[in-house]
Amino acid sequence: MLIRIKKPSDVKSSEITPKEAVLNRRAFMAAAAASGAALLPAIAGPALAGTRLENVKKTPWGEAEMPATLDAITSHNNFYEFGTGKTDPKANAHTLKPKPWAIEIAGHAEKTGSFDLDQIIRPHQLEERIYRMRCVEAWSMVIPWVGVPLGDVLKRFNPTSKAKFVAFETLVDVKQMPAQGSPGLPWPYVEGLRIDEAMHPLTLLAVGIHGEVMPNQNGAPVRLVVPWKYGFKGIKSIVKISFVEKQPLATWNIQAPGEYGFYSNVNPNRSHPRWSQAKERRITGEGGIKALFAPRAETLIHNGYAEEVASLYQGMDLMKYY
Ligand SMILES: Nc1nc2c(c(=O)[nH]1)N[C@H]1C(S)=C(S)[C@@H](COP(=O)(O)O)O[C@H]1N2
Ligand SMILES: [Mo]
Repeated sequence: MLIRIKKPSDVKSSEITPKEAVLNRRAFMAAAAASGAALLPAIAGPALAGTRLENVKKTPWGEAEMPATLDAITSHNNFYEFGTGKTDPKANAHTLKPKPWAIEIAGHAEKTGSFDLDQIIRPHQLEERIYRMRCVEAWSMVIPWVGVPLGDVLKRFNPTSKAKFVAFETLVDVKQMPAQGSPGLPWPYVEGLRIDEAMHPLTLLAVGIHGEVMPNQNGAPVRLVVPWKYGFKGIKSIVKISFVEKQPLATWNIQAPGEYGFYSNVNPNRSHPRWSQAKERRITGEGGIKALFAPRAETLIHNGYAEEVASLYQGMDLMKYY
């Protein structure tokens, strides 16, 4: 079965419930005024960074943690489509146009096709989850994500028994992502998870940070969040999700297979060939956003989420499957 993207004229106002009004009224009115059109709420929301997300359920995840400031989270990034430097995404990601945004669902599932992001996200309750995040470059941040569990989304497409892995792709558009025009990584940026990792309740499709629409430099409008894996698994600005039978390619694994494996689980016992992974620098936003100035902390196996995820890897040699 194929679900088609509804045209704005197809959306009846009776289909739009208050619960679905994700963006606040002020932002909607401003957008409608700016466009000069009487837009319907379901299609009106500009995915503008800084817009507050509504109906976000607080969860106990990370409630004891102190999240990094929004300034820190949006100023020290990796997003090679906008340059390789940590400050490049903030400087350059304004060219990304996160609305409207379509995602193609492909592969071994009963329902496939192209969907507007609203159709993917809106049927679900938005949740805030405060997660510890760990980059392979040994810096870390605590980030209050807003999103929905990826597994709940994937189940709606009825994956078949052939769906052993899930593959993800980022947008390719050199006009929106200028660094795709210079030599660097092969595009699109791709990532993958085993189906049980994708279905794990910790895994999120995130659409916001600190209660606001996802900033462009963090992967607007929608990105993956897998808190027990190194940051590069968290693919940004996703345009395609495929249910596949074989282990999919992952950008850093293609680029340097000796340095980055498919699993990429945070593991203080397995050093990167060029540096130790035993410790990390925790960027909080207090006292500067540079990793160099951040306090050092011990890195924990599975980034501290072993209780939740260690069973996924029972019997696997994690030094071999890194
Ligand atoms: N498409 C895309 N996704 C990406 C990257 C990238 O370069 N391109 N970098 C990854 C890396 S290495 C990290 S550490 C995280 C950083 O996410 P943040 O900038 O939101 O902290 O995004 C990941 N997702
Ligand atoms: Mo990273």
